[in-house]
Amino acid sequence: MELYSGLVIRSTGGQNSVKLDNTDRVIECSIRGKIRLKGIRSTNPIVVGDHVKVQIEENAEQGVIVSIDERRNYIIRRSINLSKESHILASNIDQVFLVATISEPTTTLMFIDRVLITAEAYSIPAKIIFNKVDLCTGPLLDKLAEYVTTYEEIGYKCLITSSTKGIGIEELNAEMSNKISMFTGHSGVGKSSLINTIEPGLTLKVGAISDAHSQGKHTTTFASMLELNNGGYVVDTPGIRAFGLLEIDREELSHYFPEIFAKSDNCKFHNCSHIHEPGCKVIEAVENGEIPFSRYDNYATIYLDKDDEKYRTDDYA
Ligand SMILES: Nc1nc2c(ncn2[C@@H]2O[C@H](COP(=O)(O)OP(=O)(O)O)[C@@H](O)[C@H]2O)c(=O)[nH]1
Ligand SMILES: [Mg+2]
Ligand SMILES: [Zn+2]
Repeated sequence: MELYSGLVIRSTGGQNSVKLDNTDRVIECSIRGKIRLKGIRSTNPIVVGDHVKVQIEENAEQGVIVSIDERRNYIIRRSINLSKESHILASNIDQVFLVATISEPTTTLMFIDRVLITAEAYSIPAKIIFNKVDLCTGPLLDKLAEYVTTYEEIGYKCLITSSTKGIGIEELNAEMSNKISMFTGHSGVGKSSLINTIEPGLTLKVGAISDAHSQGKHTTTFASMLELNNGGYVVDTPGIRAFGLLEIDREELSHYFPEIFAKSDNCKFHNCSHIHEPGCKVIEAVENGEIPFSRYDNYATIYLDKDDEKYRTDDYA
């Protein structure tokens, strides 16, 4: 009996595919009795992205997962019923690519900020891909440059791509190599096209409408990981609104705007909301141009709006 380490690349109701480290071997595994991570109430004990220890009998085709390594991060599916149990979709994600477009469709700064907030809350590094740059001319190019400057200054890496013209694809491929990535963004921005361009063998359906809205209440959908030739993986969550769904307490909101959080230490009041208080260093930094106005404006809008349902981010399609 030997113990192996591996990565869970698929997990559907009790059946788990584990890719053993340093080999190409994928083995189907069951789960030993009660291995549950402390402190997490979830309907599923094992998720895609988990690093696990597997016991395999000599020459056996099947393994048993005997333990799970601690998760660096994980994303949860918003509960669709009143039960308190959550469904974890994936863990140990290295980065999320927010695919945005200046036109066809227009991605708003509010949408971008909502996704970035969620990524911060999940502790998953976010990078922004501005796709369809082949459609950007004149004022649209100025807008693109402005967006890139805004987000790069905060510290979010930005990539400029066109999957149809092959722009920025090599850079994206390099960013993705040997990492576990997720893609999010509005339907139609080119997520499937970009992944297909990176990995032509995958042939994800382009132009396919997400089934997120037609998804029945009782359907349980599971994530899987698409393995890439660059040594990386893409977490695929078909038809699930995977990202941008966290309910965030307004008191914590500023923690997820890195540039606002950085200034908030020196506010006169330690519980400053950065909305109206005297001696607020955040407001001062906005006035000085050190914090982009659009970012502050979105912070204030989300902070002040009790019903932020309408700012929910779109599905991953
Ligand atoms: N002009 C242009 N069209 C693109 C580009 N990338 C994708 N598209 C088109 O945009 C549409 C939606 O693409 P798709 O990959 O399905 O988007 P998804 O919903 O985000 O997966 C398709 O008609 C693609 O051919 C691009 O870089 N430039
Ligand atoms: Mg798609
Ligand atoms: Zn303040």
